Amino acid sequence: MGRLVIVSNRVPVPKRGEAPAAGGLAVALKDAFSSRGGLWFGWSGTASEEPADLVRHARRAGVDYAVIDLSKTAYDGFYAGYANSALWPMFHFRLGLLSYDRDQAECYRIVNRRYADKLMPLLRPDDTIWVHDYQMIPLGAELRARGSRHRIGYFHHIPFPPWAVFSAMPGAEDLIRDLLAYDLVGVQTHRDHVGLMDCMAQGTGMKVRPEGEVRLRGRRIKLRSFPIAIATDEFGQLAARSVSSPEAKRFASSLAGRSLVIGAERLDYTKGLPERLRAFSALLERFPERRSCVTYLQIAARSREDVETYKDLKREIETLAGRINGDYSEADWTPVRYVGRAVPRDTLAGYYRMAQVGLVTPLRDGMNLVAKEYVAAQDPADPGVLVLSRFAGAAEAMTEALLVNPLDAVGMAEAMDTALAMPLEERRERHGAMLRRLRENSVEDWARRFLDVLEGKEGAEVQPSRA
Ligand code: ADQ
Repeated sequence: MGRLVIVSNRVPVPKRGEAPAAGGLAVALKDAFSSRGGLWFGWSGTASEEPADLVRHARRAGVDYAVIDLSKTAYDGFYAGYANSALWPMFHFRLGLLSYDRDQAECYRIVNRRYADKLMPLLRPDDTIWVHDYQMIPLGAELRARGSRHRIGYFHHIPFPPWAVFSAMPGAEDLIRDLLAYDLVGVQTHRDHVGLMDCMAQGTGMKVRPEGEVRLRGRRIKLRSFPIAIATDEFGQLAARSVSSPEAKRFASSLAGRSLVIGAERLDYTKGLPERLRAFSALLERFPERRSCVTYLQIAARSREDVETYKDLKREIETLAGRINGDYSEADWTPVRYVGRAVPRDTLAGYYRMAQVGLVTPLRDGMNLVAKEYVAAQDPADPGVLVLSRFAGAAEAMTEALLVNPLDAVGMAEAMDTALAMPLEERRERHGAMLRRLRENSVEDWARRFLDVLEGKEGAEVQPSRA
């Protein structure tokens, strides 16, 4: 079996002597890397005026990491520009926020060409290549253009809309045709799979078989869904340990016996933060008995601050949080506590465990790992309640959550009230069912399933369960 080559925009190169990153892809790929060896290729995270045109290498725990720098101009056009101002809103159904610029679109292609130029000499003939996410859609086609005959798979971490939405993007046909260079295109959910099949059929005019396959010049391109998972038990243990830390105890005592409602995400307009703050305000307005009895902690990690829409969002959230606190605070109670930055993973896990209600209410989300982490972090004997947007990919399998439409502030306020009042037995039942399902789909299984289908392994052709 050949090596596994991962390509992603950011490459989590561990520091010398340190263990690989605790979350995300690094965990999912650990088994695969250790059994067959691997290479992880992508951007270094550095954008400078005159980048060195070099591939920098590091070898950690048997894995080779190879990264390249981008020029400031390439970064602006490719990353802040086309990827995050055009592709990101389009894939999240937000056509009103789509900002298309032909030079930026060209820059996206140029960066993908450069990645292909730099990656090609590092490849061995029997490597399997797995490309991640919307920053890299044309990479497969660029590698094929340079003679690659490898098995190449692509996984799309964010939603996949139907053609009626996708086709609004200038150059939509080229973009969808780029996917034909892959042997396998994976998406998160059944809903995304329907979108992908629709785009393939309408955008390329080719026949898409009902099981999710396109045939092109003797090649078979498979289209499948692979719901991403987390390391459930490890996260649960982290949360259990974290609540007994001195910081966590200090935080718990600052709540003075009040219920805790928590939200945590990147500060992104897809995550529905203003809508959630309005819903919390509606809770305090419509259920006055909740005033002074509940504290809402929102942790919003800074993200994409060089994109204008994100700056506007930050201002809007700060204004809303300030207004709610102005309207409802008492001398000894602040309804909204707002932390505008990332917090360490163990601290976050502890906060999840302390919260009676987890609010995960994006307007659209490929999966949403916070929903899964919140459930994994709970004490099964006395678990909190997940209030989950029906537009998060996670909602497809987490049907025991209280499912809400994030655009309905009153509906969300009612769900929060229901969650805060839910009897222990019902909380245990709902939580137990979701936890069981999370445990059935480990993050290693997720990676293995994708690679098995990509490599045509026996028995892997079954559509995975919607876990
Ligand atoms: P994201 O949009 O980044 O991921 P998500 O899946 O929720 O969203 O993952 C975020 C991660 O960051 C979680 O592990 C969470 O714990 C952590 N995090 C969030 N806020 C934090 C904070 N303030 N401080 C510290 N850590 C924080 C994209 C897609 C998702 C898809 C994932 C994986 O948009 O839909 O689930 O990729 O495929």
